[in-house]
Amino acid sequence: MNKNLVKLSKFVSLVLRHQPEVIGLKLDENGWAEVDRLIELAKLNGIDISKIILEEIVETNNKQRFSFNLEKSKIRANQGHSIDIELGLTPKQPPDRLFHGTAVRFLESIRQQGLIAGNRQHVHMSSDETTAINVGQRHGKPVVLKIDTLAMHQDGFVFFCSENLVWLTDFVPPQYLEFPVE
Ligand code: HQG
Repeated sequence: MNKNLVKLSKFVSLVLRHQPEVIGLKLDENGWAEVDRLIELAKLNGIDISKIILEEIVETNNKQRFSFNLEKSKIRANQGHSIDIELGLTPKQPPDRLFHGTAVRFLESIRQQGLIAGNRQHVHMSSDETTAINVGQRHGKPVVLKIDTLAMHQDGFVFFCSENLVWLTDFVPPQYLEFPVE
């Protein structure tokens, strides 16, 4: 993705996941925005984005962060929201193990509290360790925690898998976490 596209993709992420109000955009309860309205409001705020660029962002985004509806008249983020929206995902049985990448500096607190969603709507997990390392290093020295999702599932915790294959749950208590040996 070229630099300008990355910048525009970050802008789309901001308005579809966190602060639609910065350009006066309204999302429906499932997180969808009207494509034409998004383009119009972006323009009014000095951001030049077209339908073709949005299509390129949806198609080429390295993490498949966004989707169109069938008619391509609406767009939404697949996950990662800090605002309260209902993605309408169906609970799904997770693989027996999932991974969460974090930074070493958070470990002490995670040992005490477990994994919490913080500003986001869910705790995010991946099915492979490489993705988890990449996620963790956004915050500092990365460390990967293994999660006993089989036990969590058996104990009644609910999991979802987003359109772009990120696993989501509300909370992971510490007893289901395996910490690396120091
Ligand atoms: C940590 C990106 C202290 C948690 C990524 C993480 C992902 C705690 C940080 C997606 C804690 C929150 C999500 C506790 C959790 N005490 N720290 N009890 N519980 N934490 O960014 O999982 O590029 O909100 O370990 O690729 O890092 O946005 O979550 O380090 O998929 O598409 O608190 O965001 O995707 O950080 O990342 P974040 P995350 P996008």
